[in-house]
Amino acid sequence: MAVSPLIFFISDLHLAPTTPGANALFLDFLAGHARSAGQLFILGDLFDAWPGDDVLDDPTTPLFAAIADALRKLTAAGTGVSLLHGNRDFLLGEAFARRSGGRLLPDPYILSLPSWQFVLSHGDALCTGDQDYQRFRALVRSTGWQSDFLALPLAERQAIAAGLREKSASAKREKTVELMDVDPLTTDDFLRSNGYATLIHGHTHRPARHDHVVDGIHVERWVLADWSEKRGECLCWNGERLVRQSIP
Ligand code: LP5
Ligand code: MN
Repeated sequence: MAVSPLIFFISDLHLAPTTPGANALFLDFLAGHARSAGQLFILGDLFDAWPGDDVLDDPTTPLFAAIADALRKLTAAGTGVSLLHGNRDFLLGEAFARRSGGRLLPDPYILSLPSWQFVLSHGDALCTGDQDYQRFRALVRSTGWQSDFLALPLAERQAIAAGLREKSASAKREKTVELMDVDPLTTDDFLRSNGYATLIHGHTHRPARHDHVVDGIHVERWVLADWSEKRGECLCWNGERLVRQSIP
């Protein structure tokens, strides 16, 4: 059977045991609409928090294994699945990739198609005005910190993650929307060093299409929408243009 030329991009679903609506929307999407695509790219924050791949074997949170298994069924049905890390699920690892059948991609990732060039990113690395976050990010993305953290018992990691979610929410109350958005100069540099490809990212939860002019070259930047309990969104490349599709 010929591979579908459709490519879907989603991000920021923030799935958790406490989000039954979004979980059901996503599982229905995987069993239905997603199967019309040749490839599905998940640009980070599929999960609200990922404390390590051993959460797949935790009988108290069967959701995580259920999502991995549903992704595996999608890949078995012929849709390739690729994932980038987000700031909530940067610990997604090889065990998750094996179980889900998805491939973990580096951020940024150049998606080079015969007809177009995209650069894919979660987007958090572009928010350089948020210096507190960038310091935090540098720490938790370091291999030393990650191996120490992953050596802790799962329950302890889950408790640390919950504490950090609270700290993050209170830190955000002190920050402006502009500070938490992508930095314009950083973004222009990023577009320049990625060959002026069309950028698709998530993270900011401010869905839009932006026009950048970098070195006299027009570059589009598409920001994906986050999912809620009632509604999701997928950006579809149909071979000619990007189109936003509401889920369901
Ligand atoms: O996520 P969100 O939308 O609330 O805000 C993000 C930035 N915050 C984060 C932190 C995550 O929310 C924490 C949850 C991660 C779960 C992962 C589980 C497994 C690993 C657990 C250990 C990491 O990403 C927020 C940005 C915002 O996006 C907009 O871009 O502003 O940044 C912050 O809130 C960071 C704070 O400003 C500074 C950090 C305070 C915590 C300091 C503790 C340091 C010690 C860490 C090691 C245990
Ligand atoms: Mn994010």
